[in-house]
Amino acid sequence: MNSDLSNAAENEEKTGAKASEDLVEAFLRGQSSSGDSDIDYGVGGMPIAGPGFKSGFIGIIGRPNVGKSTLMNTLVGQKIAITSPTAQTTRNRLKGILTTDNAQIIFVDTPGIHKPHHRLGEVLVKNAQNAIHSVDALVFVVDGSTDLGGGDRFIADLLRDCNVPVILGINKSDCQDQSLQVSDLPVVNGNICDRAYLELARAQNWTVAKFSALLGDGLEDLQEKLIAQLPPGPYYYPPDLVTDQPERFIMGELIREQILLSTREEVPHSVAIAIERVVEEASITRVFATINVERDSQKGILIGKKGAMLKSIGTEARMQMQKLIDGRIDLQLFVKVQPKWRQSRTRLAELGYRIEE
Ligand SMILES: Nc1nc2c(ncn2[C@@H]2O[C@H](COP(=O)(O)OP(=O)(O)OP(=O)(O)O)[C@@H](O)[C@H]2O)c(=O)[nH]1
Ligand SMILES: [Mg+2]
Repeated sequence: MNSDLSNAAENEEKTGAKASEDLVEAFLRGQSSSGDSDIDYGVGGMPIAGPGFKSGFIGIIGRPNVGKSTLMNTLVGQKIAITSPTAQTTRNRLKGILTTDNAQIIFVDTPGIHKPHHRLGEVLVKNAQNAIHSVDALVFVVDGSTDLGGGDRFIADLLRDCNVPVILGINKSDCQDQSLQVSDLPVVNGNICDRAYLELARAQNWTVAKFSALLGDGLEDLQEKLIAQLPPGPYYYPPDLVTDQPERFIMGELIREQILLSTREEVPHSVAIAIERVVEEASITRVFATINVERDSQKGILIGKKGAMLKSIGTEARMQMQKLIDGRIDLQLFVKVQPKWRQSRTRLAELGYRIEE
């Protein structure tokens, strides 16, 4: 299987995909980010960075559901992190890599910072907080279509003494309340901004960018502001790589994404996916995956009447996986009850969640 994920998405099967995805793809087709034509390669095949080349790590943090993963996907030009309207979609710290002619930015997407209600939540929030101290700069993403809230202020407080440059990224500019257009509110990058966000940024001396992660509007400006924060540095990854994650992990996430999109309330948060086996044959790749849930009732919901729910989750996930590997997939899904896996440290580790203290 092709482990280089950079050229996987071309051969799209028509799935009746959402209009928003089409818009993002239209944007991505117009963007040429990886200009590797004049690159010198050193020993071991890694390019040698020329004078003035900048590189480094940028953490993407914020409340759940503000669009952090959407932002990373659009910036790197491929879906490597799953996204959904359900809060707490991202569970792992994920890296996305953007290489341009003069810089390499490694984005670190993090789980939304929220008040945890179980052990899994604690692990996620801790991992996100730890990311703050291990990067060269941070994008603190807020949802510009809603007012500044207590959750944003909590994160702002965490950032107060972090000694890392912060860019306040005001997202969802496409959802701007039209009534604001006639008001006297301040403008950033052609967009009107809620005064409370700007005051927060001014008080902490943060740079501000406003954009739509979904449509790509305003992201060139954000990219320039990010590169300005990076130190001179080497290539950390080959220029055509867009993530450090193995395909198996992303396959599991694509299944979880379909569950998030198809089920409600407790079910989406109670699942963990294990990719058991991947068998590559000449014309097809067979993937065997287990969906772990916590209760029999959740298993029933996931399987659905005569297996209809599981079938539809499998079909949609398979389509997405085919885009990822640019080839045919046969996906076999099994559902298993693992009581209280979210509370158990051992189970969390077994299911692949990194536990940081
Ligand atoms: N209209 C609009 N919707 C957006 C934009 N960016 C993200 N969204 C939507 O917001 C929802 C949440 O996006 P995600 O990228 O999953 O948010 P997140 O911050 O990574 O969420 P967690 O992983 O749960 O912390 C999804 O339904 C996205 O499609 C945007 O610029 N405009
Ligand atoms: Mg996310």
